[in-house]
Amino acid sequence: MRDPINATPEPYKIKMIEPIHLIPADERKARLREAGWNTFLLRSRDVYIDLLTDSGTNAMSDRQWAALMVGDEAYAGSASFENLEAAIREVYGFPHVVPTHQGRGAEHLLSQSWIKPGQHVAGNMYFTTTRAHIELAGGIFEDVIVDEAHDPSAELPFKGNVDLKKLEAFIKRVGAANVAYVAVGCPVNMAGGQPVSLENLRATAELCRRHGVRVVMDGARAVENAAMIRAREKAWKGKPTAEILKEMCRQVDAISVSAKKDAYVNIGGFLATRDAELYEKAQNLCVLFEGLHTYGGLAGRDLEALAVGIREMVQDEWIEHRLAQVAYLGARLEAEGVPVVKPYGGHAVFVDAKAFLPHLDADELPAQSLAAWIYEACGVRAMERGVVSAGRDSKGSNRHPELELVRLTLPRRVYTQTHLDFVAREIGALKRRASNLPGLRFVREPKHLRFFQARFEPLPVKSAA
Ligand code: PLI
Repeated sequence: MRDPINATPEPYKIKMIEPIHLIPADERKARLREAGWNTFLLRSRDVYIDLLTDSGTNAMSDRQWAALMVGDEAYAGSASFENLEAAIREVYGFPHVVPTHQGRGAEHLLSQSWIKPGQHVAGNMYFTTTRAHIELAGGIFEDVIVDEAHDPSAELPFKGNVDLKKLEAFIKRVGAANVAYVAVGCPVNMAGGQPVSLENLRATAELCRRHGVRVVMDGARAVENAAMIRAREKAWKGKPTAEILKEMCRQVDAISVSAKKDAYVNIGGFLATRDAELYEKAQNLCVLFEGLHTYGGLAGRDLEALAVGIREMVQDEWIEHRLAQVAYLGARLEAEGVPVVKPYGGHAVFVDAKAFLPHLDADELPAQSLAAWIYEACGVRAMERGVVSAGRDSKGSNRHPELELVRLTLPRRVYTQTHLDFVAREIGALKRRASNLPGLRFVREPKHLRFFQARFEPLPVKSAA
């Protein structure tokens, strides 16, 4: 096996650059205060290395840029939609495609089409926008992921798997007729990008079919999941990623995709299915919320770039480098003594904020605080994935997930090894003075998806015991 600390050279060279600057320490402090200690509210120009997300922040290839020029901007029946539809049929294998402006557009069409108020949806850990749309449609979410997913240090190859016993017990408890569908995230973003094995996906689908329950895949990063199957699942070792992705898709009735991840584009999404009834409903809702069903809120040029990106994303050389880059950052951070979620996922390294700031209680928002202090220390922007992201339950109480994480997310084809070395070194230095870092408290809390727009203020400094 390749030593992860030995970086794999990038399978590309740089043709265009975008300058970035590290602003001085006193300015970072001031900008953080203006942003209410929320990294989502920082201006990008004040950020040095932006690891907030890999969503829409990727570098397109020269072929994708060239494709923009041939976008067909017709309102109806765009040739660019035909190209996208052909790419999705070829790579994912679904016959019916509804384009959307991004992933949550697809989640909206899916939830409104399939959920009757009061019905349940089970999934392998929640995702923020997914659960919000399930609840908006009147659905009730149930987590059926394996227990180990909640343990940052459990080193299992498929920590994203569905717990089949939990799923079966859930279906029996609420009754199959009250289950709108089962949504399997492949991989599981909130658990640290942990993958689902093909064996588990197949068994989940079989169980659902036995009970007459539909299955959907959240395929935002399905290619990363496929590549982790290729690396970790015995029966699929070394098989082409493209073949594994197709096999994953064969298991489910539909897929909702934020194309802003795997497919290297800056905007876009889609819902694809083999269910003619869902297709009909979603196409019709599309004209209400997204745009005509042949553009779904996107420009013709976006559809073209996405069609090219979908064919690029399954090439083994690209996706292998992606996983190797994440593993490189993970290994560098560990060498600096930074506690991270194991095994590494496909899109990010997740820092265990509880272990980094053991002197803070959950209500002192360790992950939100750590993301703020990382920015202040070195201009690197990360994202909280803990109590703030989890929001409140239907009774209004804060949810307290086991995982309290800071995500260092790698945009695709954007940063070099030297950038990653800087990130690891600086966060390592911060770890060595972590006992002086204070927590935060809310001063403004929006109703929906509060992590995006909330504002905070620091609590008094409290020393570690
Ligand atoms: O941001 P959207 O609307 O294109 O996609 C929503 C979405 C759905 N599923 C999953 C697993 C996601 O990760 C996701 C968006 N993720 C973001 C924005 C992220 O930073 O992880």
